[in-house]
Amino acid sequence: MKFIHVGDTHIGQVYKNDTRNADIKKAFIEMIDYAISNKIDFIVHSGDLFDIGTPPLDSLLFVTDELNRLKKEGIPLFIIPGSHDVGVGEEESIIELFHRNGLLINLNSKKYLEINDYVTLKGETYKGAFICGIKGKRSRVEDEIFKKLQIKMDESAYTKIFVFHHTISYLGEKFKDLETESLPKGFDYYAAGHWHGHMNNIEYDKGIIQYPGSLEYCDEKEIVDNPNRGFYIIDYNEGGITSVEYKIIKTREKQIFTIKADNKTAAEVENETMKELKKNEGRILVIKMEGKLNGKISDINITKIKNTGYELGYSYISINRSKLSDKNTEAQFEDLKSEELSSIEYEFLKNKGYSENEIKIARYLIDSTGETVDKIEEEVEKMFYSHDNF
Ligand SMILES: [Mn+2]
Repeated sequence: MKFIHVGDTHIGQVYKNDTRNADIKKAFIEMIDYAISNKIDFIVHSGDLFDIGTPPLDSLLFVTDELNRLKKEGIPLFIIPGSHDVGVGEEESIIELFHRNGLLINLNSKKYLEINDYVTLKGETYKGAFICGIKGKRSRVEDEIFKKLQIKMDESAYTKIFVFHHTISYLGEKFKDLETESLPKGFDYYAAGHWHGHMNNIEYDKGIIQYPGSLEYCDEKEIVDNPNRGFYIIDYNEGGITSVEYKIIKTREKQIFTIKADNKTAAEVENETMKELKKNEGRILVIKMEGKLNGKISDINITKIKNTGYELGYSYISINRSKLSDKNTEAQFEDLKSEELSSIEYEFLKNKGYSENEIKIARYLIDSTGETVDKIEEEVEKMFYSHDNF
């Protein structure tokens, strides 16, 4: 018997770019095609099926159609809601809507949970596999729920699967939202989501923790950092798990380069960039500009570079200027230094569109961690919205 473990599919408007949003759907279709043509017994999804808790209609229709294809073939999909599947301030998630329509099995639907002093997970046994799990959270605050977990384990199952949506401390203290040791024991396969990199074979108790990562690149950082995208195929029989394979989803070709701008004029940076652009068929292009420009950043004609790039065939162009500076940016920095720091932080976060509550949390983090405001902004961004690794 075989199952697929996939996660972080993020169907929806991830990019302001139709081609890339279509790529994300295409990867999902490929995974479903694979399940059908290889007669996979079931699919386990470790959360973030959608990119937001209130997905646009085209995403809802798309997922409905794909899940109906699975249903027709008799392949169930077991899932827990991920941090992105839950709307702001909502208890229920969009996943529950699909559950109630019989298109997937939400392992956190009422019938699978018993909540009193403890949180008991009832799970489901399907084709000799016991599957249960716990949904992700929007905040990064460590989930007390794990301390109260009890599992109504089906001991007769050949393989036991626990599905969750957290970044465990094993992956690094910096981004963790769960201590590895908080995971319940006694499972053979820990189907993890939330962290968009992929990581195989993290040994835990008698089992393994597996992060498939996002099914397609969800942002520029993932495009630059992570070589492969894909999902796992797990074989098991009466004796337990016999093999785990990582199936790679082919992504677009990429071209990534850095332009060093030190002591160069805007025209020189522009010309150097243009020389790197080549005729191609749909590549992803990431240009990083860094250093101190001898001139004004605003004189670099970004629109012209992008228009030329799209004419040459690139499907998606990102020009990262976060490490580029000029005389103006330094002068601004001097101005800022003379203002009171806390009001700058407030203005900075306010201008980014954060709510008073979110700013309050950010201010708390600034005060308690001593991190800089842009670092905290990055963290707050991650906490609530971003795909940066989650
Ligand atoms: Mn995610």
